[in-house]
Amino acid sequence: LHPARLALREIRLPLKEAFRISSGVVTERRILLLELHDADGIGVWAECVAGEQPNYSAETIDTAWHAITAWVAPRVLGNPIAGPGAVHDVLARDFRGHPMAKAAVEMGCWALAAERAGVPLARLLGGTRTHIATGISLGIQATPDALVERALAARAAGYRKIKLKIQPGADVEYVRAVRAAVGPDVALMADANSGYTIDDADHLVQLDAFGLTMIEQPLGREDLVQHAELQRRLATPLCLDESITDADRARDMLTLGSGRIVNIKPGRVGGFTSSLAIHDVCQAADVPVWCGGMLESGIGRAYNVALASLPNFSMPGDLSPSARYWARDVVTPEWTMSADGMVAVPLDRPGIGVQVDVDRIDDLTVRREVFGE
Ligand code: OSB
Ligand code: MG
Repeated sequence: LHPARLALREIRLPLKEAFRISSGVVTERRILLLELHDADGIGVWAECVAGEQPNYSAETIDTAWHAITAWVAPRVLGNPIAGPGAVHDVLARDFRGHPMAKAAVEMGCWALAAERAGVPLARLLGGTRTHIATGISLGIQATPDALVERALAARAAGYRKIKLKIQPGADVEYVRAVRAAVGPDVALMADANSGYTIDDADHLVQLDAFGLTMIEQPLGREDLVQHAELQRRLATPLCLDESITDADRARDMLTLGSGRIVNIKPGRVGGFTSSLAIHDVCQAADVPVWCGGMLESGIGRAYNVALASLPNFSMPGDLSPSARYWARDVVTPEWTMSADGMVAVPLDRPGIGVQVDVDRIDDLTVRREVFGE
């Protein structure tokens, strides 16, 4: 693998509906896209999932832009690399943090390798599924009724799992209302994005009444010990998102009993090599994983779909179709979901499997910078 040239772009893409989690709200995405070319001129598109504000994690689109230009690109461009699996180590040496910045380039290298080999990215990663069950993540609403309305629409659309964002003051009554409306058979879960502390344990135990598939990341963004304490008091499985930053943290989760399910977002963990390691650690322990989302454009979504085709991604991923987020996506075909809530893994062409609409991206671009030859 010989990555030679990298172009960064920022595009602005308004969401159809504002998305609120316990730590912040997004109405328009500022999305960092990458074009990565190798020395033979073969090119791929990739996406960095960092948001505008440092509320989910410390990274933002602006820190990622800086990290890629100052530290990632110089390590990856212009040097032959044994293969995409070696990029993670190149970026780990004497270079701490910035997982989303690293992941964007590392995942682009995997796509480049897939293009070169003439195989779909999903298959290069070791994926076996042809279709992936899809869930939806519903943002915090002003009232329980507003959330019920969206949950009923999600059930009608065929989603296999409905995730409700919660925060103190918008939790038990919201979940109760949705469970009553959708009935006992819908897979429901809640995601708190670190909105609570262990002092809220008695309050959170009330959620056991609603038959949730899991509760995602209720406590501290870096915590494993207090989640273990909470898990001992809850019947509902905990799922960790923010706290699992690499395979070692997944092993620690298993050792401590901090959770029973892992949400893998390749951007959060530094890319595909790390995602595969977490997948394998969990699989060996019979712990299911699923693929989370970061309100990606259709480009980032292609990478998530490829990853979610691996065998231990046995729970529905946050892989909503393009039309759920955008008036128009930046890929063709746009991402869609069947009436029974499945997204098809594109296996009919090499690489990420969707065509990138460069004219549309040109129209949306607000800054661009090029590195390498
Ligand atoms: O915690 O999963 C999360 C979006 C932004 C930040 C954090 C999260 C999310 C989502 C979005 O839940 C899921 C999606 O892309 O549809
Ligand atoms: Mg989450």
